Amino acid sequence: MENPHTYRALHILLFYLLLQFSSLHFLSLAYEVQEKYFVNCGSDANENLTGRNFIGDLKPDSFSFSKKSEIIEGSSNLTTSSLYQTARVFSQQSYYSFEITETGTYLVRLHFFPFSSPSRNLSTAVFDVSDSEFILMSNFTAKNSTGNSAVIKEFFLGIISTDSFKLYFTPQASSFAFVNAIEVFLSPSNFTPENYSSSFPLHTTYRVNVGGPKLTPDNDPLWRNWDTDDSYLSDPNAAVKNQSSALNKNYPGENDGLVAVASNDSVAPDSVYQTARAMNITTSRPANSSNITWSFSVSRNAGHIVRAHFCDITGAAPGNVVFNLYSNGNFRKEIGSVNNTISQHPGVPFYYDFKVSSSESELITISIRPNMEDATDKNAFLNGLEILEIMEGKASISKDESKKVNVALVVGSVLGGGLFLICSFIIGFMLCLKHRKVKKRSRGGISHNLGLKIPLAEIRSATHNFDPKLQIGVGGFGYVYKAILSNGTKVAVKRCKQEGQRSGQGLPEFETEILVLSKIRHRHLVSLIGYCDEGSEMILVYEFMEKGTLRGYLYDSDEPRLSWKQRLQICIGSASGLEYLHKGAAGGIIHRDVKSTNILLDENLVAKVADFGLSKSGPLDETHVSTVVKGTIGYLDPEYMMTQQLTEKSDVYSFGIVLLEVLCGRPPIDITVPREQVNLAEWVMFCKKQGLLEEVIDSTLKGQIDPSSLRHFIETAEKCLQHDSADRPTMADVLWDLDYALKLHQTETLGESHEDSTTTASSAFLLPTIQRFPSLGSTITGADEMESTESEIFSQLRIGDAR
Ligand SMILES: *[C@@H]1O[C@H](CO)[C@@H](O)[C@H](O)[C@H]1NC(C)=O
Ligand SMILES: *[C@@H]1O[C@H](CO)[C@@H](O)[C@H](O)[C@H]1NC(C)=O
Ligand SMILES: *[C@@H]1O[C@H](CO)[C@@H](O)[C@H](O)[C@H]1NC(C)=O
Ligand SMILES: *[C@@H]1O[C@H](CO)[C@@H](O)[C@H](O)[C@H]1NC(C)=O
Ligand SMILES: *[C@@H]1O[C@H](CO)[C@@H](O)[C@H](O)[C@H]1NC(C)=O
Ligand SMILES: *[C@@H]1O[C@H](CO)[C@@H](O)[C@H](O)[C@H]1NC(C)=O
Ligand SMILES: *[C@@H]1O[C@H](CO)[C@@H](O)[C@H](O)[C@H]1NC(C)=O
Ligand SMILES: *[C@@H]1O[C@H](CO)[C@@H](O)[C@H](O)[C@H]1NC(C)=O
Ligand SMILES: *[C@@H]1O[C@H](CO)[C@@H](O)[C@H](O)[C@H]1NC(C)=O
Ligand SMILES: *[C@@H]1O[C@H](CO)[C@@H](O)[C@H](O)[C@H]1NC(C)=O
Ligand SMILES: *[C@@H]1O[C@H](CO)[C@@H](O)[C@H](O)[C@H]1NC(C)=O
Ligand SMILES: CC(=O)N[C@H]1CO[C@H](CO)[C@@H](O)[C@@H]1O
Repeated sequence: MENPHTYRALHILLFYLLLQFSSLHFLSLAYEVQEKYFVNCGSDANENLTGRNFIGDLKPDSFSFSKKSEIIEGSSNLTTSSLYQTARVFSQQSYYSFEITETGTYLVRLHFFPFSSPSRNLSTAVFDVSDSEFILMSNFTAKNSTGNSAVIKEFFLGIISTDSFKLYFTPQASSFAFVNAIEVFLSPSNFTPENYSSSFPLHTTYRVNVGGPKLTPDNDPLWRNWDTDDSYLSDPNAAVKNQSSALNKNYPGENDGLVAVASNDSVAPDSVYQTARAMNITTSRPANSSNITWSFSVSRNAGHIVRAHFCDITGAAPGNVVFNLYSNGNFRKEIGSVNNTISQHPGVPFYYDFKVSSSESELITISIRPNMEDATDKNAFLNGLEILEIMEGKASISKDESKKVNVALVVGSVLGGGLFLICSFIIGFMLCLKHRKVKKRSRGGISHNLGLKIPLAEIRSATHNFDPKLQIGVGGFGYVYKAILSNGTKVAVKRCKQEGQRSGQGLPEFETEILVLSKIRHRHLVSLIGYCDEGSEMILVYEFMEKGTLRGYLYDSDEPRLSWKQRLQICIGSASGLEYLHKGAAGGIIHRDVKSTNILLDENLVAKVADFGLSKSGPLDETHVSTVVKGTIGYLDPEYMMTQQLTEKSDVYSFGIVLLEVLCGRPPIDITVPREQVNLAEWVMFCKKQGLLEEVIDSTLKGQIDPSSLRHFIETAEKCLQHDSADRPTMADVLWDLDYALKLHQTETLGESHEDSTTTASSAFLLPTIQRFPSLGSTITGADEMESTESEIFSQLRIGDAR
């Protein structure tokens, strides 16, 4: 590939392809479980708003972006909440993606505050929002928002799979889309009636505190807004306000017919039930010919779920008030029926859900009227109303997104596992091929002679039946638990997700991993202790690595920073682990996902390479071109991405990136830093050229590294990152070079007190001190050439002054 532009274009294209196929994440020990997201869009600041901590989506390790989104900042006196001073703007169909670890009904809220900046007037935006199947909002514009208030749209979505959940923003032709803040959180289980978890999303169109004041999110445990009912009353004179603070929240009953007791605040706050409207019975308005009616304009011919909240605070004797509820003039339900035990107890809050379709009239009316036959006291009351539209419109998410280069925004919730822990998984014939190969080789192996099988019962007991408290990580692959086996061994248990994929054979990855790992025993490789494949379970048991990931000791954590010597020893250890994979007894194994979160540290900070789920074992078929690109963004060998031809040198490239992370104490791609610094490899090589290496080195290392050791280390990394794999060293060479860098450091610091008493990880690889000069090759892309590199994908347009 002579033409660098062709290469870059391909590079970018492949990068995007990887983003598209992000549905299958491979396990990593460093994920964090989450079922709550509060996002401050277009900001690097966290904002607390009534108990919700909105995380800036520019924060490293929480979210990532592409070039297709812009950031807009408004002036700081626009609104009291700084949450609304920034927005993220999309000019093409784009999405936010959230890792969901628990299924159920989620509340999703989108905040829109249409401010105006020199480059964008957000009031002019017209766009759709949808999930991957249904439209949530169509042709939305926020221009009707008045004064200082944001438009907040709320939805209930039944999420039934733990794949990532995506929210798509689709601008109308020539317009653009924007959003200021997003909330996604699991609703409390007792809050969700069966019928809410419908297969369609529900859009909250009205939420009214009947007879009471407006309630803001700080008055509500689920941060809901409750409107007053005045503007919806058809005849205000027909009703009187009633109020009482005496609620009976201890009524033990649950459901009574279709009426449910609201024993928990999450159904509605007490203040909703403490106020009501009741009949204004006068001589001119006798009970038998009077009703109270509320009307709401809604979408035409759309299904709605109505939730009516009741609490008898009229002061009447229990069971005396019996009345009928109507929607659009049709009888719905008798409330306070003698057959309904709730009504025998005063002050019990309860609610009733029903479905109603709006007609051509685009109106839903709700009425209450005394039941003249059954009631002793001719009255009727209502405390609250919620109207939710059933969103049945199909979204037009282009199915062949993968071919487009415009899906812009991927918000990874994964922490530690990496901003860009997005492994591609192109399901193709290759996989089947590999699967078959593995099976053939392992015939009689996996199920019989490994002696590694651990009974499910033992694993259950060791993990306290997969107690969430013991979870130390989670990935698309499943959860990882810390456990102690009956023989006292501390282990990490990877429990693969059960998605009915176990049609006899199990995941190819599972078997590959067992096969590969069972062959391998090495001081610098994480050992497989056992596995379990009973029933639908697929479980791998590894030795437990006390100190977690290398990344955890480099940045974004509170762990103590490592000394240069410790870092070199860790690099040497992991290099020797990789060298063993490539050339050792097992031989010919390419790791394929070398990164700082796949290098784990034991209690003595001895490095061990982990996660062979992506390994490809067996002798390399030089002529074979795989169609499966796997790995992690930021570490991917550009040549492999281009040719899809996998060699050991791809691991060497990724390892070169790890070396730079170790030196600089920052991620390979960091979107929070100035543009030219985003891509670590490019930035380091640029600084090296300029003689400014001091700029990039982890500040905690400054003055600590012997210059010749540093030079040797950087040159080693640079060789690893050569564009042509043929120019890259083998892992054995890398190991040799790193060992030499350690020796240079130790020679210099000889006589100084040794701050770390760590066992020398490299002891097994002591090498003669023969000077080997680095083979200088062409330098990789400098920052001055960054225009068309993948770094651009992470650049943002920042408008307005930084706050
Ligand atoms: C937000 O609140 C949390 C705890 O409620 C606190 O830890 C955090 O510092 C607060 N953040 C800001 C920006 O005030
Ligand atoms: C913001 O405040 C400044 C000074 O207080 C004022 O000049 C400016 O007009 C205000 N901007 C807006 C959009 O209100
Ligand atoms: C933004 O657009 C709206 C609607 O088109 C318009 O009313 C408003 O004046 C515009 N604001 C600015 C600052 O241009
Ligand atoms: C949205 O607006 C476009 C163009 O104005 C129109 O073609 C389309 O039908 C509208 N969609 C809906 C759902 O109203
Ligand atoms: C905005 O207001 C206009 C006129 O009041 C109305 O026709 C339109 O439907 C409103 N748009 C939205 C999104 O509420
Ligand atoms: C309401 O339910 C939620 C979720 O089940 C629970 O966390 C909360 O403690 C309950 N509140 C009360 C007042 O019972
Ligand atoms: C009740 O109805 C009477 C007569 O219709 C009216 O004068 C009075 O204002 C009403 N009361 C309320 C609270 O609306
Ligand atoms: C309502 O009740 C009054 C007496 O209270 C009676 O005169 C009248 O006929 C009744 N009206 C209807 C419609 O039943
Ligand atoms: C409520 O009263 C209005 C006006 O008297 C009447 O048109 C309507 O049919 C009544 N609705 C019900 C459900 O009784
Ligand atoms: C109450 O229950 C009895 C017996 O099940 C039934 O005959 C009666 O119709 C019910 N009354 C109401 C108002 O539902
Ligand atoms: C809720 O579901 C039950 C059972 O499917 C059904 O009988 C009932 O009518 C539904 N209620 C609503 C409000 O849709
Ligand atoms: C107008 C009306 O219905 N008022 C009632 C409100 O509730 C109290 C008891 O809390 C009754 O005493 C009032 O008659």
